Amino acid sequence: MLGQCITKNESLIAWVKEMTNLCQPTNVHWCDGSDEEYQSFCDLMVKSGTFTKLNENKRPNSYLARSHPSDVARVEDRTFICSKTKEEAGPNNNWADPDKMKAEMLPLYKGCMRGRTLYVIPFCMGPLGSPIAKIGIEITDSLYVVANMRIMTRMGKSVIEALGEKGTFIQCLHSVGAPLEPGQQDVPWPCEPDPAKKYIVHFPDDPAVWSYGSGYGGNALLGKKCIALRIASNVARKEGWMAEHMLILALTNPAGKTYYITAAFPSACGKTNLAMMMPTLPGWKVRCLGDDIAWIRRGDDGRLYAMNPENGFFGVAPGTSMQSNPNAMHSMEKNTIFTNVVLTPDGDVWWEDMGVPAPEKGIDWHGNEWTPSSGTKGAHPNARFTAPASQCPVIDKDWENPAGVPISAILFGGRRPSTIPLVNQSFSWEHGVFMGSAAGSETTAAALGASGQLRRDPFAMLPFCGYNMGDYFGYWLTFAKENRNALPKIFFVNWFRKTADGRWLWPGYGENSRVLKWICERVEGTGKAQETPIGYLPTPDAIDLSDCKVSAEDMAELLKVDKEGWIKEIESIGQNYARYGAHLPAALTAQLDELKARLNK
Ligand code: SAT
Ligand code: MN
Repeated sequence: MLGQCITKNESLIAWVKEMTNLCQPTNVHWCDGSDEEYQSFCDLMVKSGTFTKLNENKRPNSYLARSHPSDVARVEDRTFICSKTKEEAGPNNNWADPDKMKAEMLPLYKGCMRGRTLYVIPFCMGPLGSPIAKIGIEITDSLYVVANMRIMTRMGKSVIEALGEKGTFIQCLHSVGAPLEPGQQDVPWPCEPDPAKKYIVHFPDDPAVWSYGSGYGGNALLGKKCIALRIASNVARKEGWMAEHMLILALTNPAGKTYYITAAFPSACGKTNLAMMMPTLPGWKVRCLGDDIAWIRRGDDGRLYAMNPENGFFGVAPGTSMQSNPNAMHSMEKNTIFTNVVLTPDGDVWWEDMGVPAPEKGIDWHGNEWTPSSGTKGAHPNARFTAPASQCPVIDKDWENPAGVPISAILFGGRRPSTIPLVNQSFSWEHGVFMGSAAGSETTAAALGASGQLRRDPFAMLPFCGYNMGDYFGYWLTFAKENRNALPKIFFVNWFRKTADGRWLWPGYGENSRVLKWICERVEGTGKAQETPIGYLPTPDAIDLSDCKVSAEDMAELLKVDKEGWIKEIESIGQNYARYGAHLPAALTAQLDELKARLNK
């Protein structure tokens, strides 16, 4: 009944038994995380039609999966934080009473794995052995989830060993919600097709995660957004650290000095591109430590240290090319899972803006024959690649250092076609927290719903903060109580400015190194800046534009204070602040008032 059990941890055995009784799978499999096991799972998925094996000569050990067309992104309106009270979850989260939610979901799980195998995935977020690493056990009936978890987390026997007989773990229960009746033929991507019947539910007080109905990305790979952000943000606040939606990069200047920078941008706004960027400025080098999540703790020296809890990249494929992100392209040359991209006739993959011509014909993400003149996109805009971080050519030597790396600068940003300048340094930690709290971005395909609409996404954490965002703002402010001078400098960046007729003002990608250079100079206290009502902006000559095609007029536009735009911005920030009521720290209202006063002077 229990399969080949690989642990002596009694509470784990008891929980797996309980879930087996509830979900009634045909088999139970404890994942050991070995290469042989991974291979056998991939073979099984090729047989069942979930995976298409790609051409071994072009893309060794790599596979393509096509999801159900309803199951292509995170479902934010079906994501719940079930803290004891609604107030604890805050207006930024859907809330339900934990007992009521469990009572609602238990009948869904009853028999939900009939005809399927229940896989037990022991996983660790953070390098095994790190003092802040967290062990979780995900129970799932999706082999696709198992294979992705093996890339995205440290997974298998080593985790069971680290857990030992008495260790505790975070319970993560996942089912695609598609039991098989006797004789019923399986489909390549089983799931609950009705988005309104999917559930991504967090119980921060247990802590535990229950996910039902979806097999895609952040809905189903529970180590990622669910554990490493929503649950971890709760744990972090209790334990005195931070769980953030941030990339971590190391930037080395021509003199050989390295600066560690973290950056919080919403999903599908270029974190992966920045994290492994190829600087166009001669002599500068970027190395990558993480592209999505940073766990940050205070060191004995008062500095903030960042560590990536993940083991792989779950990156957006469309738009990724040898021009935009060669290091991501190299990271996915082998041992990679592609989801919802085009299959080419030679057994490789293609997507929009891959920088190579589209194949004359291919199979699109729906599984239909497709040609460039079909009039539809071949890849889904949220199509993904899942690749091991260790395959990144510029992975930093310290990316698995349990101590993390000391942060010099924190960046916030988003997709803002107007008003927000290319780069803006905060006057203080508090002003920086204000900048983070005021962040906004045009929505993207990473979540179901309309794309391209401005929404406030404070700290890029709106979908990922597992408690009241007003309290989260307050928690960020507390870090300045001690050792203020050891804190990173805070900047707001915006690579996405456009002219009224839709032309990009800034080339982005490797050219962003010019902005990072100025940021390092500001950290050193040498960068030239002018004090403006909105923050410290670079003086017109402060950003190194050698061999860069941006005109002086465009640069002036990118660095100007657009008073009218900011007056509207202030109004919109104020409206968003009102959501948080009494939980909004007075220090942030003061920041908003001061900004208004400075602008109107
Ligand atoms: O699907 S994920 O949540 O993993 C990707 C994202 O939205 O950042
Ligand atoms: Mn993300």
